[in-house]
Amino acid sequence: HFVMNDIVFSETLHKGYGQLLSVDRLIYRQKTDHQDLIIFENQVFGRVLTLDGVVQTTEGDEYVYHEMMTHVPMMAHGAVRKVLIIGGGDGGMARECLRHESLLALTMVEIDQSVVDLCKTYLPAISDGAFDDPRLNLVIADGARFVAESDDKYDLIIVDSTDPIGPGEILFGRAFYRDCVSRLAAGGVIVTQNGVPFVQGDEVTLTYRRLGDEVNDMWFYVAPVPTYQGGHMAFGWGSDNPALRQQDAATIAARFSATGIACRYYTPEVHVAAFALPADILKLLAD
Ligand code: AG3
Repeated sequence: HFVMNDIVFSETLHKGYGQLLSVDRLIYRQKTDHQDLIIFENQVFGRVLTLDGVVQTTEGDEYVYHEMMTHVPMMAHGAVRKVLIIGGGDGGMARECLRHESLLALTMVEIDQSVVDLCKTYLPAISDGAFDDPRLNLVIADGARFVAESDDKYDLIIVDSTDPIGPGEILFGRAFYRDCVSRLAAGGVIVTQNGVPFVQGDEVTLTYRRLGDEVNDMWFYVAPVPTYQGGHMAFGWGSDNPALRQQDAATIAARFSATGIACRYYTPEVHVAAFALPADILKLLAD
């Protein structure tokens, strides 16, 4: 169990290893219908959102995660018009998607209305107006149920989940992956957050098998997110077309410059390099 007092937030997501953040100001704490939510201010990362004792996002480093989960698949695909986000209640993923003027419709399915409401109020910099964009259709519902029951198709599905403990667990299951893949339009892509392989290797191995059974091409790409401690975070990549993740930087750069978007982490070169996996992650796929 995590420790939270006036002085420190200590995350205990992992056994025997964890991160400590000073609580320079407690902004809000509430047990929502689904989770224990805390928002506090830290001198290094700015405002921090935690759910059930695990850091979800911070003003300081959220850009790495949100840029890499949106621009990599959008630029690799090249013609994304409709996106589905599962989770993402803080609005950071929606914000990055909506920066693409070519995006016509974004559906975001978040299970916890309180996360959306409290992040709008106490973490407005993360969504930065995304909730007011007319292209956004916010649905408060169980994401697994939504993909099982809807029959809309999407060019891109982004699974912006918590870790597979509590409400997020079902979002790492076979049935969920199968339903997501059946919601992909031809040429579509699904990306998932799969934790930090150095400490959460199982998440990579399980998703590789489970989502990999549903698509022709299953792979991962990586980026270091400081408050997801332990090294690279792994993002799952599923599509039916292996060529999508093997395009060169010049091709990606031509597309990216046409968007006019300026990023803080993402570049076309980083995009291409992110699919190069180190040997320890390759070993997880082989096991
Ligand atoms: N999705 C959170 C990923 C949490 C990963 N935690 C970890 N493995 N350290 C976050 C929501 C941001 N939109």
